[in-house]
Amino acid sequence: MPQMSTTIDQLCQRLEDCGQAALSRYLQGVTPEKAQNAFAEQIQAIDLGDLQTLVKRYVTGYQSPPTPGSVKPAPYYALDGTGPSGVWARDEYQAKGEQLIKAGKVACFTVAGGQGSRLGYDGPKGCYPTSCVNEKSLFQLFAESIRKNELKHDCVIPWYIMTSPLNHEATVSFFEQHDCFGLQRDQIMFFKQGVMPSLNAQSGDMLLSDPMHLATNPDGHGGSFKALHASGAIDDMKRRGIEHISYFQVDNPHSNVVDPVFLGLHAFAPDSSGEFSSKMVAKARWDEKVGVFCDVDGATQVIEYSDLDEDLAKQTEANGRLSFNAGSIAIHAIGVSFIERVLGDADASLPFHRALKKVAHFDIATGRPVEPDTNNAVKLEKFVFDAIPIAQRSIVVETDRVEEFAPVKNATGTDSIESSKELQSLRAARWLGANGVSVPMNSDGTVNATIEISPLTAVGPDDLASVELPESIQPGQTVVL
Ligand code: UD2
Repeated sequence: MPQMSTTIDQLCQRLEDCGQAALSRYLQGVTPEKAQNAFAEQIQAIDLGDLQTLVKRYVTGYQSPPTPGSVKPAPYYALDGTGPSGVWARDEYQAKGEQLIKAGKVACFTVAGGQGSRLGYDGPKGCYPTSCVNEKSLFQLFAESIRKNELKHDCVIPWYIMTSPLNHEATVSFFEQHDCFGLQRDQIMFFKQGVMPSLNAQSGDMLLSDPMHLATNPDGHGGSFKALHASGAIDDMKRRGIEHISYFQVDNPHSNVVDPVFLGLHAFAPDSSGEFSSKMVAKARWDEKVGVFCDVDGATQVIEYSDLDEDLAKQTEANGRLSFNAGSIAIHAIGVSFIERVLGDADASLPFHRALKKVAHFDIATGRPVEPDTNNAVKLEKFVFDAIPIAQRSIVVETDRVEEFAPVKNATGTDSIESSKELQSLRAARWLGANGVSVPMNSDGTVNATIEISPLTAVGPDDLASVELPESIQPGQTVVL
C-alpha cells in the first residue's frame, strides 16, 4: 500500500527530526506490514512535536527546580468560621452554592485513570468493593450520592469520568452491567486521558514494553484539562450550561460530590476568582502522604509531600499544631472557562513532573527483554493542582477529615480498605449521634459496630431527620440504613 508506506516514511522522518533515530530504524524493520502499521499508530498517538524539548528538559539536560525564596503556610477558610479576611458566613455561601447546583450549573468530574497498583487490584479502582457492609463499589457510592443530590436539589448533575487507555473499556462496561447505578446513561460521559512515553533515563529514547508496543504511562490527572477538551467534554458542558466542575479522585468514598458551601465560596467569595479552589484537612501527621497548601513567593500552590522540606514539614506552632497543616485531599472546584483559558494559553500550560522508575522493557539494540534492578526510565506526569498559581485568585477551604477523607489506596495499613471502612462506620456513627441515636464506641475512638448508610438514604446528617432510626445501636451490631 503506497499510501501507508509514505506515511511510515514520513513518521520515520519525524522520529529522526525529534531525536528518536533508533526507534525510526526499528520501525522501518518491523514486519509484517500490518504489525508495522499497528506500531506506527501507537507512535502517532504521542505528541512528537514537544518530545525533543521534553527530553532536553527532563532527561538529558535535567536540573532540579530552583528552591523557592519564601515558603509559608497558605491562608484558608477554616472550619471555625475564620478566613483569610476575617469571619465568613457559612450559611450565606451554602445558600449561594445551592442556587448554583439547583440552576444546573455544576457537574461532577472524577479522575479515574490511575493504575491503582498499590491496592493490588486488577480492575479499574472505581470498581473496587468499598462500602463497609454491602461492599458497594466506589463508582456506585458516587453515583448514588449524585442521585441523592439531584433529588434534594431537583436538578440534573452530569458526571464526567476520566479513564485511561488501560481501564476505559472495563470502566464503561462496569457501568453498563449495573445500569449506571440508577443514573441516566446520557448524563455520564467517559473519556480517556492521554499517555506519555517512558523514556530511557540516559538517552531519552522512547522505550518499548515488548517488540510491538511502546512503554507508556497515563499523563497524570493534570492531563485532564487536555482530555476534557479533546474528548468534547468541555463543549458538552457548555451546551448544558455547566459553569463549575466539582472535581474528586476515584479513591475517596467520602468525597462530597457537590458541596454547596465549597461551591458557594469558590464562585462568590471576594478573594476567589471562581477559577480553581481546593479543599484541605488538618494533616494527621507531619509525614502524611498528602500535598500541602503553601504560599510560595506570594502565590498559593501545593507542594507534594515528597517535595516538602522535612524541617518545614515538622515545624510546629506554639500550640503544638503543625505549621504546614493544610493537607490536600484532592477535591477542587474548577471554572469551565478557566480550563479553556489554560488550554488556550501556551504560557499557562501545566508543567510535567519527572519520576525515575524501573521499567522492564524490550531493548531494540539487542533484541532482548531487560529487567532492570535500578531506575532506568523517566516517567512524566502533570498534576492538576499546578493550575492553582495560574488562577487569578485561588482559595483553600478547610473541611472535616472524617466527613470527607477516607481514601482507599493500599491493601493494608494506612489509607487502606480497612482504615477506610473504619472511617465509614465512624462518619455514620456521627450522623446517627447528631440525630439522637446512641452508638457504642471503643476506647480508641473507633465504632464498636459496623454501620453503612446508603448515599440514597443520606449524604449528610440532616438527611437522616426524615428517616426512621433505631434508638441505639448494640455493641458489635451490623447496621445498614
Ligand atoms: C494524591 C495527591 C496527594 C493527596 C492525595 C489525597 C498527587 C500527585 N498527589 O496522592 O497530594 O492530595 O492524593 O488522596 O496527586 N489519576 C488519574 N490519572 C493519572 C494519575 C492519577 O486519573 O494519570 C487519578 C487516580 O485514579 C486517583 C488520583 O488521580 O484517583 C490520585 O492519584 P495517585 O494515587 O497517584 O495520587 P496519590 O494518592 O499519591
